[in-house]
Amino acid sequence: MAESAQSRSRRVRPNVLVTGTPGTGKTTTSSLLADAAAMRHFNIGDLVRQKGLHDGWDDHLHCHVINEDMVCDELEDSMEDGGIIVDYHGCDFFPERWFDLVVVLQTDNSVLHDRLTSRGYMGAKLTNNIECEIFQVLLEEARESYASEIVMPLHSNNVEDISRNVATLTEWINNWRPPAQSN
Ligand code: DAT
Repeated sequence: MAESAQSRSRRVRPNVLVTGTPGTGKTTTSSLLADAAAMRHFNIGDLVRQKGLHDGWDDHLHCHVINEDMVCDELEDSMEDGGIIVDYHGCDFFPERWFDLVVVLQTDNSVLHDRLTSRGYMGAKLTNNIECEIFQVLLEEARESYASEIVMPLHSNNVEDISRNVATLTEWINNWRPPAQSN
């Protein structure tokens, strides 16, 4: 397993990963949280498009084939500084040491189905994402990739959930202190 967050370096503000199936509210939540807690928000999908951090287009899945090494290289310096929110529908390729908290947003299937269809998802792309949520794929991936005590699942079914989640996470960020260094 990668070097843990406990051996982190100089950061004086925490880094937070917001993950979950597409449509669970990662970008909405991250952007509100960035404003509320004065953090910097990286939407990995946007970053990949803007900086060309991909290996071309996947015709089957209708998305770019992300180049994970290029994404990690692009983010490394910012993550060292801290105060970053990363928003992506995957979490197993980031260095474990980057994050102090890993939030997994979860949405009821019928609600998620409506959100994804109104986004234009259909066929295999729709089914794959609904199954991803049913089988809690991102929660499992987060628990396999990070210490269980930093993984925080949160419901994201309605606007009240968003407000509560942003308030909870803002409080968590503001109360965070760097761990005492042993040397
Ligand atoms: P993601 O970044 O996980 O793909 P998003 O933030 O882009 O999701 O949200 C997708 C759509 O669903 C968008 O129109 C906002 C809406 N939405 C997200 N979370 C919600 C919530 N908890 N309550 C109501 N609407 C929500």
